[in-house]
Amino acid sequence: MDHRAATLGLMVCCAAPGLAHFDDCDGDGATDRDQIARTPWMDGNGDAVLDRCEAVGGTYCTSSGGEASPLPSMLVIGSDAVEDGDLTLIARFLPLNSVGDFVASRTPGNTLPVPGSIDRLCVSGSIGRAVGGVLDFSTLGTPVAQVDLTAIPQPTGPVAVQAGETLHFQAWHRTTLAGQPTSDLTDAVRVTFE
Ligand SMILES: [Ca+2]
Ligand SMILES: [Ca+2]
Repeated sequence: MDHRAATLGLMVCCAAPGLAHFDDCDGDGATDRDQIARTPWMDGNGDAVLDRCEAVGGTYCTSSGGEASPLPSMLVIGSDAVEDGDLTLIARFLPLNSVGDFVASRTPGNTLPVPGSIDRLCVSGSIGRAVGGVLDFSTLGTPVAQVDLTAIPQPTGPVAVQAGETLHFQAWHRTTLAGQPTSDLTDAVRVTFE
């Protein structure tokens, strides 16, 4: 289901002309516009809709911790319908000017400790790197990756997502712990495609 379309549909349905800024897609009593103005990371893809209202899939394998607060995390937004070709990965609370990428696998995992990292690896099996390409960490520590559903990186080469299959996504990035270079991982999101 396209949750973003559903959200926008609600906005079109119920907002009077000129009152679009009263939209409150998460129902917390604060307008989306005000929330995004106060905390820009809540709209990592910059479409003026709170990312949490556009989310698809489900979070699993929560972060085990580290020095960062809040803990690095990720969201998947857009549509879980393969035919829509609309899937974006957003990581949050990552160090500015770091490097990293999103990984994807059909197989979930739960590995801790991970050599060279301070957190849990939530994927296993055939793991594709650089899903959505090289990440830009220069803004807000919220790198955004547009996913090409016809070419998900896998060790044996890119594969197309098929309706009915589930993919597991996680973000990896370099960081420091007690002044020493290491790497960290966010929580993970699984998406079952229609
Ligand atoms: Ca709100
Ligand atoms: Ca957004």
